[in-house]
Amino acid sequence: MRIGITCYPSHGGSGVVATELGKLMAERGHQVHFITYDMPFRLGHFFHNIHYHEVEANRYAVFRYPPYDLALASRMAQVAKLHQLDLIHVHYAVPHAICAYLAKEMVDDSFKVVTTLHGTDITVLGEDPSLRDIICFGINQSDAVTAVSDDLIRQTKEMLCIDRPLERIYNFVDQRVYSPRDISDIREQCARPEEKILLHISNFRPVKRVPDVIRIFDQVQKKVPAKLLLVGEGPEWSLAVEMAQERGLTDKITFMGKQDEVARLISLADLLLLPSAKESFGLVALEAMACGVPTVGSNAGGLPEVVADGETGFLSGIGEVEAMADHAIRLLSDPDLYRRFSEMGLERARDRFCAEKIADQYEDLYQRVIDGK
Ligand code: GMT
Repeated sequence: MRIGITCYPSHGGSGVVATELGKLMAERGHQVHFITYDMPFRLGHFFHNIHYHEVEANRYAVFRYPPYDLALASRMAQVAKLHQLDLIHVHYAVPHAICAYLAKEMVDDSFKVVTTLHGTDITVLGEDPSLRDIICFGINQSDAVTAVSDDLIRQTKEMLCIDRPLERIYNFVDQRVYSPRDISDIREQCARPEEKILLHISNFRPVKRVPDVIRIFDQVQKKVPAKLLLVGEGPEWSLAVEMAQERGLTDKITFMGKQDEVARLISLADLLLLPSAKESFGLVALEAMACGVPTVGSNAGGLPEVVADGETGFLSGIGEVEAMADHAIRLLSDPDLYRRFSEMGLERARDRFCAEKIADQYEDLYQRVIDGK
């Protein structure tokens, strides 16, 4: 197949999933064309059948806002014609699904559009009256629409009154990359042998509830010797630094900023904290599970579909900091319980979310769409 992919190429779950899926499709022999404003950050090595087409918006002085959406639609159509693409798979509805619709109008009906909803494109932007109707339009005009969890399907139907079929295809993890690793060399640099390492990775947006991460850690470290690694940057980064200072925790919390080698970092940790207010899937919880690291967090959105509560992690209501801290302390103080959670997590990641299985589901969907079924 000849497959176009559009996504947000920067750090973020939807871009990661799109890029990794493109790589898997290329490994299976398909021609893959990324059409994005920047090189997807996980693209990595050279693949002979992966192409990258950059989108650049015109910055002519008359325009108050550069017309990126039009430039993207136009580039999609150009690439589709030149390389005879069978379909374009867009990740994140806004503006990608609408741009793909425009591109299809510019090409012809044999060029198909697959849209994958990732979460905030529905749960946050779907609430915005200036975008709501056009998001519905993009979803309704796509040839196939997938969402990354059952919960996101439910929310999309409820919030946007969509009644077309939405197919659930879970996110996946490549276990060649995400698996328990020996990181004893770097562990020594981060914590003393008796200390546990807690980890949080996010874009520090308010939905991630980073202040709860600090509150949970504060309670945990009073009972269990521990360090906290905070990976990522975003709007609540400064607040997190302030909270760490106020609580006298600066020598126990390391702000690591943006990091690329997430798999190694996760293997370093004993526990992942993810107390989000919204989370359509929670890719980082899956990546942690695949490395044998349990998650303690909230039961928001699709997280309970990823983390099996009481088996591979513990989930509580949003904002229930006390309960999350108690769960973390329990797991970190009971080696048998911890080992069971870790092993069940490895098994769950392998059985439900393995890359090959999910790639099969997308490949099958692409074929059905191309065949008009
Ligand atoms: O979590 C974010 O704010 C980033 C966002 C994105 O678009 O990359 O993540 C969303 O998509 C990920 C990949 O499908 C999911 O794992 C995240 O749960 C989802 N984020 C939210 O729903 C808040």
